[in-house]
Amino acid sequence: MKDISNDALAQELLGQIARLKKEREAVILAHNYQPPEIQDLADFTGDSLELSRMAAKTPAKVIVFCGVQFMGETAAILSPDKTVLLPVLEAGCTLADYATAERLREAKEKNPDAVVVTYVNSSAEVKAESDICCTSANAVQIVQAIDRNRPILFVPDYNLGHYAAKMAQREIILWDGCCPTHALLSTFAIAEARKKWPGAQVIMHPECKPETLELADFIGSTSGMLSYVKTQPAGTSFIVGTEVGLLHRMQKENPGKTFHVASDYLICPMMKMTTLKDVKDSLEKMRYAVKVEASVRLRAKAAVDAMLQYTGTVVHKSQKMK
Ligand code: CIZ
Repeated sequence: MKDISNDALAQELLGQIARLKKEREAVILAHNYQPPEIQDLADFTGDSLELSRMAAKTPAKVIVFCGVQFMGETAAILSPDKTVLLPVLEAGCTLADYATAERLREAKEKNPDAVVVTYVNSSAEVKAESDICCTSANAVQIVQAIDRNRPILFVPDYNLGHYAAKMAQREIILWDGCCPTHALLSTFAIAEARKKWPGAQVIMHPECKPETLELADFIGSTSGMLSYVKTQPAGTSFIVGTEVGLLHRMQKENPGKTFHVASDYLICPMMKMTTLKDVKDSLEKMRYAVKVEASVRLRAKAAVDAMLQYTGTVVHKSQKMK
């Protein structure tokens, strides 16, 4: 990991960020997959929904969301009276892009009785077309709660939908999207990692492919994995099957345990776009403001609220596939 404590430019930028944050009455959020130096400067680090919910409760006037577009939108949906800034305009999400509102409307026409369950990794417009949202932490619980007589259309992540269907023992109509970073994690990579670090527990995100998930000792969202590793004894080592950014927080919070990324390919280029200068510029120039049109916002919020009614707070409960 890069040490920035002796980097004069980085220290200057950190000073400017601290000053501007105060002036703007801002809160800085960093997703668990952001670069280490961005996670370290943030007021809160976490998954997309928990960050948006935390920010909504703070008195801050400005939310700087170090993450990708759909995360900024989620914050704007939950905090309409605050200005939400995304430091990097181009930071998108390939998984979210698999579903558009238009394609979803077409799918709904073909499946008129279906309950549309949409993963929070989706645009505000897609959420607005949905009946209920879910996160990777509560997808199984949400699917289980839906009337068994109604078909379910799960959007946009095939792998998470497949996992939820298997765990909840339900048939689900699956979308054809995936996270290209998680989808790269192969069974071969896991076999190699187990050879390299014998005795390590394999923990994985449910956005990984079904055959890869079969090899996991524990499956969970980023927050679920963070909670799980804390419960394991000192000295345990883990092979972590998710975006490499999560290992920074894992290592920080669990100094007596060892974490190995399951594959060198587990890097999301979009998540790695944010730099200290981007955060400074974002606060200085008040850019890039995330706008969600009011009618879209209200319908998207209804889908998020429907999820929160079922689950209250997001649960971090997940198991192995077997
Ligand atoms: O929704 C999120 O924050 C993502 C991308 C994954 C997770 O499991 O936290």
